[in-house]
Amino acid sequence: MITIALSKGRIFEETTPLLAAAGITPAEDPEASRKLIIATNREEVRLLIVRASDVPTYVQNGGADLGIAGRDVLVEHGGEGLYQPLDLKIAECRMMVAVREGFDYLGAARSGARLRVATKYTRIARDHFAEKGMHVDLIKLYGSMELAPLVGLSDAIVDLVSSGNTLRANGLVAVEEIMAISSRLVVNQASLKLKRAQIQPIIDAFAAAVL
Ligand code: PRT
Ligand code: MG
Repeated sequence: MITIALSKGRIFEETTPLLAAAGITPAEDPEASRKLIIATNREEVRLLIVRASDVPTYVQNGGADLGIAGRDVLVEHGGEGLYQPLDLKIAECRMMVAVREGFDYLGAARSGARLRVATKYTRIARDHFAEKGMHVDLIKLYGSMELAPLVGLSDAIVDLVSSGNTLRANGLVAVEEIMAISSRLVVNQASLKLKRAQIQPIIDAFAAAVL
């Protein structure tokens, strides 16, 4: 059995054509179904529907052989013990620093003032500001980071931006790019050794289907 872990929503949507290229069609739509294990047209392949941020943990511990996760999730997790053979170039966006319109970020950075930064991505944010030599107090949030500067909880946020609509709708502006994000294929290293005959063709089909 080959088990592939992935999340519902944008990753599942953008993965469907890649799965099709590997001859894999889900038996059910995970958006409609409440099942967490979805069978496919191939008897020996199944999908595990998990939270995006849980994908690395399932693959690392062998709960799944393969997984698809954003670079944001993989960097935050650390990615230890995961083989990452492919950038799938799906679910693309950018990790950005954003502030309220009119907030003088460059001035604050230059003056050495301590900045309060709200984010779900504490590891990425800590590394980024440390590299710049900026002193920050990180405030860990689990969602809707855009709210924090509006109510004075923070001076800045670190979050993903794709269209920019969410920032605009909340009077925020992006002031710095931290990294470009896309989703990667991750593979359990023991699975790759033990089941290479089944796993390698899936990796090859994905690679051929990536734009
Ligand atoms: O939703 P849940 O809490 O379960 O987990 P999740 O948010 O991590 O999962 P999901 O499915 O929302 O995102 C999965 C992956 O998609 C992420 O790990 C990213 O790698 C990738 N991705 C690509 C994005 C975006 N684009 C994106 N725009 N993930 C989140 N967003 C959010 C962003 O955080 C912000 O709130 O969308 C909002 C901004 O979008 P724009 O278009 O208004 O700029
Ligand atoms: Mg989400």
